[in-house]
Parts: sequence; structure tokens; C-alpha cells
Amino acid sequence: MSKKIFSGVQPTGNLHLGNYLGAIKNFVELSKDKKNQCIFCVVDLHSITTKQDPKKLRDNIYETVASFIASGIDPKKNIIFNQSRVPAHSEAAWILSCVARMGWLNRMTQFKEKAGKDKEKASVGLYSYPILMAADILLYDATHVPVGDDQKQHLELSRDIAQKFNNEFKVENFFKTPDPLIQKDFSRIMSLKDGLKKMSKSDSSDASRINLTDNKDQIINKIKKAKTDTFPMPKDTEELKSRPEARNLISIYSSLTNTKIDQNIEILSGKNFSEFKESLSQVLVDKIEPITKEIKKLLNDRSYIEQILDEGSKKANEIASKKIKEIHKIVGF
Ligand code: AQP
Repeated sequence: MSKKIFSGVQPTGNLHLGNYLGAIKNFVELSKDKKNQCIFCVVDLHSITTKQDPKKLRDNIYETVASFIASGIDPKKNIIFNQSRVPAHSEAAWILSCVARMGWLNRMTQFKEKAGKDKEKASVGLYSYPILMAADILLYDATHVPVGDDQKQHLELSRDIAQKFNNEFKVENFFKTPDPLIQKDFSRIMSLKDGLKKMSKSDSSDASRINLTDNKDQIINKIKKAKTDTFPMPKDTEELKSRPEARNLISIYSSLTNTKIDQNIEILSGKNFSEFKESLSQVLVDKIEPITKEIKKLLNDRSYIEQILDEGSKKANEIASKKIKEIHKIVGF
């Protein structure tokens, strides 16, 4: 079955292994299936929900596009663009914010985590972020959205918003209800310093994540210093449940080598961590180093990236502006 794929990544710097294994790797696989129509968006409107330095933001937009291409997304066959160049996103977000309910947004756990204790000081944008995400997806009639596990709740909200709009305006099936595509065993890559915390761009410790721009020595060092417990490698998946750091490292290894976690446990059982860490470093370097080199090469030619964004946003605009015109008619503008 052909799928309409839409997904986004925020240009907030420090793109990391979690973004790669949880989302971008899946983008690449989906984009290689000729039956799929894929749209990948650098969600710069989302990124300003937390404070950004304008100069760095511009650089990060380029770096995110470069990371997509370096990871294997072909810009000739797929639409790559940044959200702010397609005004329909902001407009649809406003209209949908009049459909979404406060009670729904109040349940969003990511806002609670990101706003922290002082939620009075969080931006209104951070609170309404999931509505913009719904607009992104619904404008393109996306059927499937590849995301990490942390975005599952936001995607469910997009479905609720789509259904409420369709019911309220009596336009059956006008907005499609998108399905999440979440990697089964690798949907949440954890910090290298704490197996219970998500690997994240905003973690103040650079050692907590493998960045897509890290070189070989940095990768080897970070894996060497990655937190583990004092026991040998676990002997079965049951044991893995109570050993979050071991589970994370074995998951990373399995995802990178496209192998099953239980098979790897059988092979690794009883060995010590230092031996396993060497193999893990090797597969990481083999995977990440070519991507890092390609990102650097691409960033030397900004006019090429500019051209991709230009062409991508023209194509995205064609689709999104048609949909927003239909939305206008439906709501009575
Ligand atoms: N640790 C992760 N494991 C698996 N998937 C992840 N994603 C993010 N972190 C992990 C997925 O990557 C895609 C792009 O994410 P984003 O750019 O929207 O940023 P984010 O989720 O805000 O990323 P961070 O690193 O988690 O940022 P901060 O530090 O701000 O919290 C999404 O599909 C996401 O699920």
C-alpha cells in the first residue's frame, strides 16, 4: 500500500543518535520505497517555542537539511523544506487551535516535562506546540508519521483534532487520521549517562549523547565512558528489564546492525562490558563517520542546501495552499 509520509525535526542543534535511530533512519527506509510519497520538514516554527539564537538557528536549519541528505534521503525524490517558508502551517495551526480543547492540551506530558516546575514562564507556543504539529501533518493528508516514542501522544492529539474538525463541520474524511510509525524496540534511545533519561539535544552534558557531527575519537571516548553497571553482560531479556544502561547500549547496537536484541544477548551473554563497548564503538563509527563527513561536505555548499529548501518549499506550498483554501471554505471564510 502506498503511504503519504510526513515528519519533522527541529533545527535546535546537536542532532543525535536518538534522533537518527528513532526517526531519521526510518525516514530513509520509507523514502526508499518508490510507492511512498515522503515529505520531511525542518520544523523551525516549532524550534522557537524555546529561546533560539537567530544566527545559530539559521545554521541549524542548514545542518538539519544536511543531516537528512547525509543519512540517505534523496532530495530529488522527496520533499525537504523548512516550515516557516510555507505560511499555511501557521494559518492552519490557528484554525485548529480553535478546534482543539484545553483539556486535551493539559494532558500533554511533553509540555509538563519541558516547562518543568516553572510552567508560568513557559512560552504559549510551547503549550500549543502539538496543535502546530497537527497542522503540519493534516495539511498534507499524511497517512503515516514516523516518530520516536516521545511524540506518540502528540500524534494521538492530531488524530483527535482531525476527527473533531471532520465531525464539527460535517466533512467526513476531510482530514485523514494519521498513524504513527514507531520503531518497535528502538523508539526511545536513552542518555549514555543515565539509562532512565531520554537522549536529548538539550542535555547539558555532551557526553550523554552521540551527535551526528561527532568524529571517530569522540564516539569511541563517549562509549568508553558510557554508564554501565558492575555486572557482566545480561544473560536474557528478562534480566535486561532491570538494567537500563545495558538495555540501552544493546538496543543501540541491535538497531545499528539491524539485528534482534535477544539474538545479541545470546551472543554477548557473560562477556564483560569493555569487550562489548569496543564492538559497539566500531559499528557506531562505521555508521556515523560517513554521515558526519557528508554533513561537513554539504555544509560547505550552502547554495545547494538553499536550492533544496527553495524547491522543496515550492512543492510543499502547492499542496498546503490548496488544503488551506478548502479549510477556509469549510469554516466559512
Ligand atoms: N532519544 C530519542 N530516542 C528516539 N527518538 C527520539 N527523538 C528525539 N529524541 C529521541 C525523535 O527524533 C525526532 C525529532 O525530534 P525533534 O527534533 O522534534 O526534537 P526533540 O524530540 O525535541 O529532541 P530532543 O533531543 O528530545 O530535544 P530536547 O532536548 O529539546 O528534548 C522525533 O520524531 C523524536 O521523537
